[in-house]
Amino acid sequence: MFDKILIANRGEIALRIQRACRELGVKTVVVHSEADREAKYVRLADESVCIGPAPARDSYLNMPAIISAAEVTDAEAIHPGYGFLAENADFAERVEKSGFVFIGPRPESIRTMGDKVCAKRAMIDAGVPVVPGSEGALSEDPEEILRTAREVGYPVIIKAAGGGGGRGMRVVYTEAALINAVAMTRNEAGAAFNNPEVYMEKFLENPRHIEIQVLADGGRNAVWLGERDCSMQRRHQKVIEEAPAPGISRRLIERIGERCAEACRKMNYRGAGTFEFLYENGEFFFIEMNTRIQVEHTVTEMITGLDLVQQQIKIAAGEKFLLRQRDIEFRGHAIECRINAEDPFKFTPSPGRITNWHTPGGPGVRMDSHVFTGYTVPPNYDSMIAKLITYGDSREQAIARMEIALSEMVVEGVQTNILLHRELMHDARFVEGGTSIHYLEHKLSQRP
Ligand code: MV4
Repeated sequence: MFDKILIANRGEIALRIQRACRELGVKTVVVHSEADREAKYVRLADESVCIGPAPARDSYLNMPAIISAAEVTDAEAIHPGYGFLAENADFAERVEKSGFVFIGPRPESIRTMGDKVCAKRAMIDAGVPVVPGSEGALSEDPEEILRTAREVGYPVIIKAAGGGGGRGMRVVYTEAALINAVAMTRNEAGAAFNNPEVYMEKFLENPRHIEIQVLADGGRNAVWLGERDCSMQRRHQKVIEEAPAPGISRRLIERIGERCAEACRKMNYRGAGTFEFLYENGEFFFIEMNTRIQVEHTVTEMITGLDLVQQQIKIAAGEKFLLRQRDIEFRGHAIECRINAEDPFKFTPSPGRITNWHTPGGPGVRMDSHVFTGYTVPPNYDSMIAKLITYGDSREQAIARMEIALSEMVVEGVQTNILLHRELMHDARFVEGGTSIHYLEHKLSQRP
């Protein structure tokens, strides 16, 4: 096991990684910006290094500063968390070239999955079902583009190879609009991702967003850890995640999970990963793979009893990977509400000093947060200040516990989305389960 790990992130995930390290007996170095100097998790770490001013590009995205911090503190490995540099293949490469272990997949895996055309190709080769569409990148020839769309059938969606997470895509409903839409998406993609390549898919109009968690050792051993339903979202920001996904056949999940694990074996994938699918009319269609630990890894931890961050660290340290699929059991139901410091109607960030902070508790309640009374939410980063996770034997119990936990929470000094979450716990369609990716935005548009 490592002696010391550097945590290249902030907020709740920096604290989450620190807790995993402490349990493994690993010392921690936290890097932080000037804005996070007073954060409690910075004090709690064995060592801390200020790596620059508040703007992320000067601190949490500053590769030389982070690698220097690892050098001066004699850390052996770097955990990137999520966001920031977590899926930057160049960073992973520079970490390894500087003699440190990158706690994540090999740089080539990150690069392959970062190019959505390559990612889809890899999935087709591994037998994972993908959304029907163009074979690879779209040609430059208008006639060929028109022909592809006719084969796929309208509506189609044009996506940038360098995009992902909702960036660089355009839906096309008619042949008349196609060629111009492709040209516009290409131009935007060239400017935004420095890669004008685009591809085409059949546009699924009302799908759910279901993802499969995997862990793999970089060799022959890979396991899948069930699914998460992340359909409750607004503008590509997830709001609630849960596991298991309500109303989907266990046999189908097992089939798709095994495909994902097999794909990991085929690619010699290493570490934690997530296969994102759209699910519509009883079918799964791969869209993207995330090569990081995700915000919502917690719900998988609750239903499997595993510590995914510790697993990441153990795999990176080269410990023998002992998990076997037959040892993985799914039990109960878990729901995560992302608590954001934001305006409850306009959804704009609401940074500032938290004058009162009271967290819920009781059976089946987990709160992952770095916040405390007197903490100031900086305006420079994501507005998520806490993840509230509840667990129950059944989905009904997890929802009931969430409603109670939300009712116990006190946050003063900043605005939050706690009331929205409480509303959703009573929403008939959410309670029923199985809402699509459009449900929340539709519901919000009906508000008086
Ligand atoms: C799609 C789609 C419908 N059909 N692809 C958006 C984020 C990116 N990961 C992929 N996205 C979508 N791809 C096809 N062929 C609809 C979306 C989509 C979406 C997907 C997941 C979660 C939320 C979403 C919100 C809007 C659109």
